Amino acid sequence: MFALTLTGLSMTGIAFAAPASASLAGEDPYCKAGYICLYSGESFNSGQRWDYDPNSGYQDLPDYLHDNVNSFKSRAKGCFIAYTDNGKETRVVNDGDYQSVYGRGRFGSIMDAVAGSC
Ligand SMILES: [Ca+2]
Repeated sequence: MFALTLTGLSMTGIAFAAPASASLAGEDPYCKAGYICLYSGESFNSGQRWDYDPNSGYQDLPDYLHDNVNSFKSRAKGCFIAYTDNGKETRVVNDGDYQSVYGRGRFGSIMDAVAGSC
C-alpha cells in the first residue's frame, strides 16, 4: 500500500519521483514497465484501469477516464493533455511518477488525452 503525504504538492505538481525501491525496480502490480497506468479510482486500487503504451502515440482517454483520472502510475515517459478555455495544457510524465490522488481539482479532473511526448 502506498502511504503518500500530499503536503506541499501544488495543483500543477504532478511530477515527483517515487523513492527508489525494490518494488519499482522489479515487477510492479500497479503498472508494467513501459506503460502509463491510469485509474478511475484513487490509490490505484479501485475503479477501472487503462494501461497506455506511449509508443502507440496520441490517444483520447476512454470515457471512464475522461476528466476522471483519479490516480496514476507511470513506468514510461509521456504527456498528459487537457483542453481548457486557455487552450491545450500539458504535463510531462516520467518513469517513476505517480499520484495516488490526481482528481479533486488536480490535473486528472480535467485530463482528456495522452501522448508519447509533449
Ligand atoms: Ca477536459
